Amino acid sequence: MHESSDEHILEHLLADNNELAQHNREHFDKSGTFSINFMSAPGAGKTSLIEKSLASLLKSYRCSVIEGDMVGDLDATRLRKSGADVFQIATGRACHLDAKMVARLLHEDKIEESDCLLIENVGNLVCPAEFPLGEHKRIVLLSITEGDDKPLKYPVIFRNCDVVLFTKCDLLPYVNFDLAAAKKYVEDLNPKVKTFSVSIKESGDFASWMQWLENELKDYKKA
Ligand SMILES: Nc1nc2c(ncn2[C@@H]2O[C@H](COP(=O)(O)OP(=O)(O)O)[C@@H](O)[C@H]2O)c(=O)[nH]1
Ligand SMILES: [Mg+2]
Repeated sequence: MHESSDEHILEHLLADNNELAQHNREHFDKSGTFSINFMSAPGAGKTSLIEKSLASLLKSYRCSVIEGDMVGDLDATRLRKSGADVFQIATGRACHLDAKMVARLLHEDKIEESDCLLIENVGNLVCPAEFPLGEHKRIVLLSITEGDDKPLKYPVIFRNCDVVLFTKCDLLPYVNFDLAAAKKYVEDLNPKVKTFSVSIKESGDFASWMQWLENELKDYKKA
């Protein structure tokens, strides 16, 4: 009885979030802002990846960032140095961003004027999966230091994403991580997913990730 009423509340919460996410998406499409939700466990490398991606994107596109963290503005301060317009959301006790938090920023001029909005979600492999924000693409980062079994343990987030980035691949020689197995676990859950093995250092295939991102952005702006 107790459990079913909890489930009922959760269903309502998720339905309300989905409705607002749809509204956010319509707003992004009106202003032509391609939006991307980056999700991962804490420390998998979201801020580092966004920083490196911005260095390339900002040469051709106007970019803004929404930075979600429970407290503080360390990552936002770091990313402002890239030259992008960065907006901080402090979620307090919430372990994920939701569509309502993002909706409050929709009318910011710098976001409406952006070609690309990069959203860094709160570090967590569970809750962000259930709360779409209105984004066009969902990217999950799995750092190789977390273990290759994580897609098996947290299937929801890996099932509902467009891209999985295996990060910190410069550390592959030192870590027991079976890249082929991890890729197979992800593809079994999500046959349409794209995967890239990246690093912010020299090794890894960062160029293929950037190519994918720029192609998607170009196609979106053309449509
Ligand atoms: N060796 C290595 N370290 C990385 C890489 N990417 C991020 N890191 C480090 O991992 C830590 C967490 O990165 P951060 O971007 O803050 O992760 P976030 O919490 O997901 O935003 C930092 O010490 C980064 O320098 C990488 O490609 N290789
Ligand atoms: Mg971060």
